[in-house]
Amino acid sequence: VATKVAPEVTVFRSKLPDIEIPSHLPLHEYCFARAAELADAPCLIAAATGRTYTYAETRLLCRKAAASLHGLGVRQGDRVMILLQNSIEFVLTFFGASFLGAVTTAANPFCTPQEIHKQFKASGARLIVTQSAYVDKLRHEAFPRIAAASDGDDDVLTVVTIDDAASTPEGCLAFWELVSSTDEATLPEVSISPDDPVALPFSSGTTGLPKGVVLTHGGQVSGVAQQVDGANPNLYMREGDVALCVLPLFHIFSLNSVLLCALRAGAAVMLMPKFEMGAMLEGIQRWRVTVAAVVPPLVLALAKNAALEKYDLSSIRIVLSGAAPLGKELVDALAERVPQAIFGQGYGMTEAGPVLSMCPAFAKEPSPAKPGSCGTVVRNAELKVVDPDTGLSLGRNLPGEICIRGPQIMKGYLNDPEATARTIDVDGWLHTGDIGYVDDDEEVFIVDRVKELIKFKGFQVPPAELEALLLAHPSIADAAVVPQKDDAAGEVPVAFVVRAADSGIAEDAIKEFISKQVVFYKRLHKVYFTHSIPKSASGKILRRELRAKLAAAVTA
Ligand code: 4UV
Repeated sequence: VATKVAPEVTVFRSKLPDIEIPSHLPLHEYCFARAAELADAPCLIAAATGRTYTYAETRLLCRKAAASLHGLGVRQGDRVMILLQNSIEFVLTFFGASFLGAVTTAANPFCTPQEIHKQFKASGARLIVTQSAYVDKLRHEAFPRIAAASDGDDDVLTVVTIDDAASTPEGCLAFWELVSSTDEATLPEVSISPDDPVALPFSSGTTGLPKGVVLTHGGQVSGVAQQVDGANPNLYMREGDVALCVLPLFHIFSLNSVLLCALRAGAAVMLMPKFEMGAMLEGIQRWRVTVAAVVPPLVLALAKNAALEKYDLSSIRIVLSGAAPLGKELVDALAERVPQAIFGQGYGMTEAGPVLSMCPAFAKEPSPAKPGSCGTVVRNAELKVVDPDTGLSLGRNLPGEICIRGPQIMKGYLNDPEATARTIDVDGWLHTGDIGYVDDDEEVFIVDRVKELIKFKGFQVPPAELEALLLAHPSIADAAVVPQKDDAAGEVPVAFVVRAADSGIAEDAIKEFISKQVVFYKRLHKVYFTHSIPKSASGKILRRELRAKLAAAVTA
């Protein structure tokens, strides 16, 4: 519903009425609010082992994890790093920290030691929960020495590994040994306020390097409530539902819209450590998955996979795609094979808490959504579209930068007031860097991006990070990284490079130089040599020009 709050501003709101949001509750209390009532209902399913944990067991284990972390010296406000694939232990650590008023920062375990260290250092974490396979990355010289903090030495890194105790690497502590030997009664009472941080994902936002995104208890409660609470939830889940959790929990989509939403709704979460087609289809069939959160490349992989016919996927009622644009052709291709399911998109951004808009066909009282639409703005929030050049508010059907305001958005970037002020303006509007419009039926369509960000299969690739690495190479005088369209990944990062005088450095050498330092999805797919990088008078790379150059080269 569009209203003009001032003559010159059009604000778009949900068609569904606002709801009561219990944002005074700490996130763990809010998510486990019905744990007693649902004590024996399945809460977590570990697809890898086949073990199911009830709501009562899960909540108890979270409290034991909290008491264990407390025993290791973790206190309110402290940061705990999670370096894990989707697993029971991820969930227990996340909520364990939440119970203590501590904050989790999760990273992709496939990241390089340098990448992990940057986040570790910026977050100020002192404890990492991981798997023995990744401990070698933490033995990199950049990290403090690994030892139990009780050694009396303050400058040490405590590492807890989730593998069985026998394979615990030297200096590390065994997760399950700690959890099973800790009495949850030792968990201290902590008083948590809605404004206290609970999660610290990293995102590059509209510009620059990855930054810690401060998400609070009140913000996350609001973000979940906007989706699953109220008489007519926008994303309708309930007891008996089983949510597929194959997207990584270190990304906000999976953490918020799969794990937190499912728990709040009383559904079960089927955790898959990684994407493996056979195991995923097996799991969907075995546990009768009803709600599948996916990204477009996963839809593509499913649509093209002949093995689909061999599995019973008739339990799926919702396929929620997000994190990157989903084309109509792709939906049609998969819908043919999962005909009973409703397909739709959510539009999210880490900083936005994360969901801005959600497919209305997922609601308890559904209304249809058009192909390509990202749904309608969530309840208890305001959305506007502004001209990126003038900042003036635009009406319906006019593309501009999407801005969102509401209780769910981030508090700000960690220790970075300038970046925060660039993203959230004085009136509280968060500027997304996405170009889109709202149509006559309140549906949001994303058509472009004005921010630097590149998305490879939904993963963030911040150009500034790759540019800094490129510029550190002695044979490179200048560089710019931009997205190039790609059928499988959506976008891939490619570089424009100005060689240093007298340098004859080749494309392969540059690609290899980068790939050694970054996680797989940030690798350069192509290097274009050029004589200069187009820049504005203030020295900003004119990315639009480079993107246009690429588009022209492709069509030529
Ligand atoms: O910060 P980020 O990596 O965050 C995300 C979050 C996506 C979510 C989260 C919860 C949901 O329920 C859900 O459905 C999706 O991706 O990247 C943010 C940027 O990704 C692009 C857009 O440029 C954002 O600013 N993006 C995210 N979703 C879509 C999208 C979409 N549906 N269509 C097009 N672009």
